[in-house]
Amino acid sequence: LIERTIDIREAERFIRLFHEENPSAGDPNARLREVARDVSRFGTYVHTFDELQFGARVAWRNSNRCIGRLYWRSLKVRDLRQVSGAEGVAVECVNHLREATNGGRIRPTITVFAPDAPGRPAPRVLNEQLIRYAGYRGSDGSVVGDPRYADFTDMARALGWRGGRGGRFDVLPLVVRSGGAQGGAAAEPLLCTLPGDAVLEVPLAHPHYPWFEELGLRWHAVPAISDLCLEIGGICYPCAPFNGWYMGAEIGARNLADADRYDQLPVVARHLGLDVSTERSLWRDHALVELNVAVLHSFERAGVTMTDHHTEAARFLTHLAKEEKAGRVCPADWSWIVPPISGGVTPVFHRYYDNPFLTPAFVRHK
Ligand code: HEM
Ligand code: NRG
Repeated sequence: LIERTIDIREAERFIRLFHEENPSAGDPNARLREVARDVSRFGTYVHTFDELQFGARVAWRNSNRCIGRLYWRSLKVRDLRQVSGAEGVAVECVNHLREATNGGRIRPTITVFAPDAPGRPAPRVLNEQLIRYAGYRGSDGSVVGDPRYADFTDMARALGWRGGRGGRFDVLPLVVRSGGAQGGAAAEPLLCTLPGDAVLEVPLAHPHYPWFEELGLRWHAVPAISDLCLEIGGICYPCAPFNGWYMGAEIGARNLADADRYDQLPVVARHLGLDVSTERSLWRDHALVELNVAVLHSFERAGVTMTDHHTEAARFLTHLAKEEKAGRVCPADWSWIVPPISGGVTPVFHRYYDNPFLTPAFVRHK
């Protein structure tokens, strides 16, 4: 939420970068003068579509936690800056999911809604991702569903959400807070149930163990992060959900495996008949591998785009080499880039990375 005028130096730096990397856009000086004039008159300026598209792609290129950056140039940018109402945001998030899901052939996509303007904050999606599963708290402190979203589920219910059936994989509603004039009465956030045809899901099965299907596990096809601000040239777009596709380990080694998420390793190990009485049997490791085999197998079988951590680690090093050749530093955070399974057998483990903060960027707001 900005009250003051945007930082003109950030704006100038971005316009210079845009013209440097896009020589066909011509001489930057005319545009620099225009931007300086608008910022001094209105406290802000408006990106052209080409600037917005470039800014969003470079924000992905600069995402130091992302191993999937080789294809940063292919990001599809949906320009919905004219949409500033909560209903419009909800409708276009649903359209985003339909276009990005594409029947399983997932398309990396970002939808950019109205930016913050001086004295006029933009709407925001309060969900961490467009698609997430509810976590229902029991009286004994246990949670049915995804414990990570127990607080969010409580909030949605307090706002009047009655859609949840108390299941382990109930898709949460979108919660959109409208922007509106600053100091005005804060309206209740808007709740919007995602229509079933906008949420592709994959039931999990194992290629060799028929019992695996009976565990009733599933996951959604599209990871669409909706709680990061897209910052370009001093302008903050707080509502700019984006998606790529999953790397299997995000689901198999974290979402379904973490003890504070779905905690499935003990369940899988028991079905595998492993000795869980001692850590030295490596039952956790064995169960983890079979769970990850099931995730990759099931997405493949369902025709839904997914990558594995070996392929993606190799691609990331290709990306690093290309960036270096282009004369750029590629910021990377080792602790996020190294996959949560078999780290040391992927090539990204065996080196260190530069990690400066570069803009445009995706930043988490308070
Ligand atoms: C993080 C893979 C596309 C931006 C990550 C992570 C993985 C990943 C594995 C780490 C997640 C975690 O440990 O929780 C991929 C793959 C993609 C893809 C396979 C396929 C195309 C994208 C796109 C964008 C993006 C399209 C933005 C336009 C980010 C950001 C993070 C991230 C900002 C850090 C998220 C956070 O701080 O929570 N990505 N990504 N990625 N990715 Fe990507
Ligand atoms: N680990 C999270 C998703 C984080 C981003 N991962 C991607 N992003 N693949 C999860 O839901 O498991 N992406 O834009 O494709």
